[in-house]
Amino acid sequence: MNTFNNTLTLVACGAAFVSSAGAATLVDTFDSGLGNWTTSGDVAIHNAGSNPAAVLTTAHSTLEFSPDDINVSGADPLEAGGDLETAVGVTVGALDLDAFDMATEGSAMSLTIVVAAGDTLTFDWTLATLDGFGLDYGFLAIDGAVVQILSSADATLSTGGGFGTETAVATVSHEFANAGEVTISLGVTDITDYAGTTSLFVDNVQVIPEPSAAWLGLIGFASLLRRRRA
Ligand SMILES: [Ca+2]
Ligand SMILES: [Ca+2]
Ligand SMILES: [Ca+2]
Repeated sequence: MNTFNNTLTLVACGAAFVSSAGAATLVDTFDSGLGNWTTSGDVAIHNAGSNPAAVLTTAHSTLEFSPDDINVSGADPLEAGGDLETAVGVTVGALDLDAFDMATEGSAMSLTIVVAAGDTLTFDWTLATLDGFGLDYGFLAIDGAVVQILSSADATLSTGGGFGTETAVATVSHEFANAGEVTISLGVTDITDYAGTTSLFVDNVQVIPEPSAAWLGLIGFASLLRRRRA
């Protein structure tokens, strides 16, 4: 699993934008572990190559059979239908796809931060899966609502690693409409069955401030200069 190395160029471009618009208030590359994240279930640092990332799996520590037996932390995933939903602050049943394809067990990590209106959360994620029955998925939940998912249906790339086939790395962007304290949860859940381990990889979590009024003023001043020269 070296997929995150492919995003380094993209991140470097993003960093250039951040430095011109104001320093990001949160940057977590997981190079120093899981930091202040609260973990629920099987969560660890995955250190393939030279780029650590957070990894969350649906693998029970003792009840999975090879090749699904890839628990990374020794802690068991939480049961859905109660414990998992409570851990990420959503209502019980909110992680089910439908009445037949229900969440069974999963893992998550959560972080509470203070944001300003217009701040943007960004991060990179990819999902790898050994699942063959029911579409497991990774999710982003904010303050009790699932706002985005990454489905194992998109895990079509062959990696040759023990985590199975994987999705392309995607960068998620979410703008906060309101200022205040928010809880971000990233998780992964088995759907329909408990077998076929699915793993979510997360890296480069940032909160990028809205461009300040002073910065917008500079942009306006520059455009005024351009108009005068024209
Ligand atoms: Ca990293
Ligand atoms: Ca499944
Ligand atoms: Ca499982």
